[in-house]
Amino acid sequence: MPSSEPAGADPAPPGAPAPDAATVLPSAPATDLPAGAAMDVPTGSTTDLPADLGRRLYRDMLTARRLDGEAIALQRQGVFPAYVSLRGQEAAQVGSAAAVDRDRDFVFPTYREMAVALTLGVDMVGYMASHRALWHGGLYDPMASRFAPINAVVGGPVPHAVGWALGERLRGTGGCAVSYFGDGASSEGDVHESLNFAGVFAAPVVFVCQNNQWALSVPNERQVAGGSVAARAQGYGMPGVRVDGNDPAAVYTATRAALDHARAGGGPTLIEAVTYRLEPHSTSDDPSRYRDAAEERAWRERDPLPRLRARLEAAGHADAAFFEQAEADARATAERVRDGVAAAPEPGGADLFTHVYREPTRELARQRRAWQEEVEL
Ligand SMILES: Cc1ncc(C[n+]2csc(CCOP(=O)(O)OP(=O)(O)O)c2C)c(N)n1
Repeated sequence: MPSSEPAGADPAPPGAPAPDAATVLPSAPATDLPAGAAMDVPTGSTTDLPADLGRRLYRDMLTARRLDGEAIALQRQGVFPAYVSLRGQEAAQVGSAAAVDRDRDFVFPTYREMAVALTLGVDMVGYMASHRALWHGGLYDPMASRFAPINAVVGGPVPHAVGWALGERLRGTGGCAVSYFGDGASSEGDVHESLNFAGVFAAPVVFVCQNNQWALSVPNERQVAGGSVAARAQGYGMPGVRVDGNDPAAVYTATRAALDHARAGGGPTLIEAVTYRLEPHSTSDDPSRYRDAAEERAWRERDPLPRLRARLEAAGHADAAFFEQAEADARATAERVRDGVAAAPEPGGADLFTHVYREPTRELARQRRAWQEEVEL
């Protein structure tokens, strides 16, 4: 089975099987997930992780955390009209994105996958331009970065991922789509249709559902029947894998194995990464109206960042100097992106009409003329 090489990680020898969680990271505290939350990929054991992969996961998670903080501050200062935080979901995002083959695969995000973008090397000033409402879908090159435009339609990018994946299979590139969505999106018709279609036609897609327990104000138990999101996979004829989404090793392992499976012609996999949205749904939301502070506190105890730090320290894979440098670098990156996006030039208003169709329709041309007359008044 061919194995994809994660960008920047220790290269795996050709034909080597994907590592399992037990060989990726040392052990995590036993209290990481709520009692009864059975996982299909075990949370790490005492065996060592390839040290540079663990350190890279930590650096990306920390940078995403610091950048997220800067983005919330920019919203408070009126630079961003709104922002959607990923705090708490760094392990699910960085762990899955680290398994992506950036030469062949393509990622289809929602609006919350900032840490995926960061891990894939997307230009983060360009990414953040969408939150400043400067550019629809982000001012970065999706083709170069293999990261599709940000999509705020819940469930909307999932059919795109399936279509792209089938196209790649026809072209014989070995490329796989990685499709991100939330527990709320998993109830959308588009997502059911996509999963079914992918299952019937064995599309090379890895579906990554970040189950962060809440779809805005709707809790998991009002959203997901049948035990779990992963349990639905059986009905679509594909493997469903439930992983501790606050354990980057488990998420990395599951994603890597699913990509290898799809690349070898085995079809799609549905991964459910069980995690938690620690912040409000967006900067416009007040979660105290619908969820308990005690629940938030319990999940803060399972914060993926200190947890990974403890594991790296216990394994002797990172020392105080590493963590100090990682913090300084993360802050420097976050500040550079903050300053870059705050200073980014406003695009011309006519850009509103530029990218709607390759050949503008007569109606669009009429609208553009009407807009022009109005702004020139
Ligand atoms: C098709 C559609 N319906 C409704 C909305 C409004 N909406 C925005 S986010 C959201 C909740 C989505 O929850 P989930 O899929 O779990 O993702 P999360 O926000 O938790 O990452 C809703 C209903 C939307 N953007 N698109």
